Order: sequence, then structure tokens, then C-alpha cells
Amino acid sequence: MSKESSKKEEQGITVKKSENISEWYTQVIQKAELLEYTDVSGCMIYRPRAYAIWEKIQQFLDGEIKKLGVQNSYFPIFIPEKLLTKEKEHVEGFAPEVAWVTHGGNSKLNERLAVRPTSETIMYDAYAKWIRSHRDLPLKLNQWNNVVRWEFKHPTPFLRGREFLWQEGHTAFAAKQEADKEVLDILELYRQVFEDYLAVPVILGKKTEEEKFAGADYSMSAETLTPSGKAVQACTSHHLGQRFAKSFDIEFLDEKGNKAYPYQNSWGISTRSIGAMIIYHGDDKGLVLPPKVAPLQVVIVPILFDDSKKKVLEESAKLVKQFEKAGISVKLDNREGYTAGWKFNEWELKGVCIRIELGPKDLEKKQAIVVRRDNNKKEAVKLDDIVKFASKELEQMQKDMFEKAKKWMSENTVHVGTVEKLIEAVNQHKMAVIEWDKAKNRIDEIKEKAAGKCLNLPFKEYFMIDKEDKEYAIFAKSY
Ligand code: 86X
Repeated sequence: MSKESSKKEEQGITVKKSENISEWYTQVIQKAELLEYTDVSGCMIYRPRAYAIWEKIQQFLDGEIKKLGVQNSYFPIFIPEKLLTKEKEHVEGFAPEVAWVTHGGNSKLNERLAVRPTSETIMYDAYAKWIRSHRDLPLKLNQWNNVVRWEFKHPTPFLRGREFLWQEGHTAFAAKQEADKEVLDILELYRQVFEDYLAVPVILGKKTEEEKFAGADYSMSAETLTPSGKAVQACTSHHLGQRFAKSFDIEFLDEKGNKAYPYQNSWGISTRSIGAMIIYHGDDKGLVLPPKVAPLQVVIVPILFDDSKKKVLEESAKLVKQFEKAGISVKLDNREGYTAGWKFNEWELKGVCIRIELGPKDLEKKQAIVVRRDNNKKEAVKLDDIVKFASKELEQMQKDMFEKAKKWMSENTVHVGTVEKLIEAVNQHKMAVIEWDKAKNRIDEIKEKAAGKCLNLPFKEYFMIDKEDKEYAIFAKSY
């Protein structure tokens, strides 16, 4: 049996995105070799294709936060119970999700240790030692790490799991204004991650009092409605005020020699963002990745016949060199034992942005066929122009994918005048925009009748409908 036929039945996605999006999603994630299940529910293996996407996000964001003066660091994964519960309010709601280490080998520990669900407590315990004078401020540390939250809801790859990857930034300032400004600076960087890298449109806004982080004075978020009809929040930027400073005794002497508490922020973006991107852009053939986060941007598939094989492979190898020189990631698929058609399907499944087909007939005409993954656009391009052409197409593809996603989201966002209409819209898996005054006392009813929640109160620029001074709220079902 050829390699091809033995693999055939596993190759494609067997369900349409429009027919069963959750089954489609599960298949894409496994068949595109992104994540693998393990025996621990909610804990998944990030295979190289998934991790590479995360690395693209990291590269961008890490560079940007360093420009803001943030430094990377690492704190222990184990947090003593006494520390975790020091700021009462913030732990209360989360307590059922904490995973505990109780034993080392056979001996019981004197104090059980939490596996970090987030690092505020362990970091601020250290901040209390490090912050003494106004000269020690601002202090801006970040961690790229993993966190564990022992959820009992059904896990969804990337979107809901018990262990995930993120960055958590924790900063302390002498003045509230500086902290307030940073909350927005970070939110803008997160917007760029979503819109400019993942090609996912987001709505920035403030969390309501009910939805904000309990340890925060206020929380900002970026929200998106995915084509499954459920919204995703994959990042938040909080202003913690002086609450943690007070419970962790973080005090400093200000310029006049008076004792003061610093103002703190914390902010994070997680691998959830990748899940939102996959649901948005994938299609019935599999993954579609925006060029800026695609681990592989171009694949060259030579069409091989015995008599012309050598020449075609030589020319393909030349193209590879040119792409590499231009900084475009490229692979030559010269595997034997698979037909060209089978390879096309495979690279489509894995979301490679551009496929180049090169056969002997093309070679005679000094051209190759270039196919774009997102819209299937096919064009014969002269070999001399191919790298330039492909690089333009990659840029265009990045833009087109975002515009398409943005259009989809706006078409699925409805403005409603009453809570009744809102419940109807959310039940139709839409995002509903309503005057906050009309909805704020009926949150429980909305939750009950539509299984929806308030995502955030969007910034003015999103829904300046008629009355500038009105505050709006967006509602949807959510992951
Ligand atoms: C909230 C707050 C904050 C830094 C972020 O949203 C961004 C990055 N942290 C995280 N949060 C918790 O504080 C929390 C605490 C415990 Cl004990 C828990 F089990 C789960 C939690 N989940 C979220």
C-alpha cells in the first residue's frame, strides 16, 4: 500500500464548518497538527505548528513591552496558601479552581502549595521587599509562563483548558495617572496582536463592575464574536489601584519623604487568542492562517515526471533560495510517493498561505502557478517575478483576512432598543449592542434567557450611534 492510500481516510476535514462548527474545530485542531489530547482532560500538547504561532505573538509583544520599559522575569509556580489568600476579595470567587500540591513523595507538606493560577500574590510579596523609595518606581515586570485553573466545564482546545500559556505583566507606579495610561497602552498593543497579527477584529472597552477582576479598581478588555456565535475575551488590562499594595504592605517613601502606596496594574494575553483566530479564518479545507503568524508562508510543490524531474527540482531549489533571501518562510515538498494533489490538500489543511505549483510545462514558459489559501486565487506568474509577487500577495492576504473578519463581525452585531430584542439577538448567536442604562438592572434575566453576558462597555469610537454621551454595552454568548 502506498503511503498515500494508507493515510487517505485521515487526511481531510469530514464535516463542514457551517454544519457543525464545534466538530469542525476539533478536527481542524488535530488534523492540522496543532494540539494533541492527553489523558488529563483540559491539558493539551502544543505541537510545533501551534507553538510557532504563539512564538510569533510573543516576538511582537515582547519587543513592544520592552519598549515600554517592561522586563521579563520568572517567579515560582508554587504559591504557599498563606500568600494566595492574603488579598481575600480576589481569591474568593476563584477558590474552587485552584490546584494544590499537598505531598512531596509520601510526606505531607506542612503548608499546601497552590499551582499558580496567576502570579499577583507571589510577585507582590516580593515587590514589598523591592519597593522602598520612589526611586524604585516604576517597577515593570512580565512573565511568559503557564498557569493552571482547575475548571470543571467542558474543555475546548485553546479556548478553555486547565493549563494554558500566557504573559502576565505586573507594574507599580508612584502616580495613578501613569498607571492609568499604561492600562490603555497595553490594551492598544493587544489590539494590534488581534487585528494586525491574528486578523481578528476586537472591541475594546471597560468591564462592568460585575465582570471586572475582583482584585481590580477597573478592568479593560478586548472582545470578539467568533463565527461559532460565541464571544472570546483573550486579554485584559487591569488597574489594581492600591488594593494589593495595602494587603501586601508595598510601601515607599515619596519625594517629600512621606509614606505612600504605589498604584498597580496587571495585564495578560493568553493562547486563547489562537483559538479565536482559528475559528474565524479556517474553512472546509482546514486551517487558514494570516501570513504574519503563519509558521510556513510558502510551499513549493513540484510536479514530477521521470524525464523532467531533475530540471523541475533544480528550479524549485532556486526559488527556495530566493524566498529565504527575502525573509519569507518556505518549504519545498519534494517527497516521493505522494501525488501533487494529495500534497495540495495537506498544505491547505495546515494553512500554508501560498502554494506554488511548478511542472515541466510551466518551466517551458518560465512560469509557475501561484495559489492563495484564503481565496483560492490562482495565477500564472513569471519565475523572475515570483518572490515579489508572493510577498505582495502575503501582504494583501493579511489585509483581506482582517477586512473579511471585520465585515463578518459587524454583520453579526445588532443594535437593539430593548432587553427583549437583546435576548432574541443573543439567542440567534449575534452580538447585541444596547444602551447600558436599559440593560444594567436586567443582567440576571439576560443570563437566564439567553445564556449571554455583558462583554464590555465599548469605548466611544466603536458605537457612536446618535447621542455622544450615552454609554453602550455589548452582550453575547461566550466561551
Ligand atoms: C484573575 C487577573 C490578572 C494577571 C489578569 O487577568 C491578567 C494577568 N492577572 C487574573 N484571576 C485570578 O486572580 C485568579 C485567582 C485564582 Cl486564586 C484562581 F484560582 C483563578 C484566577 N483566575 C483569574
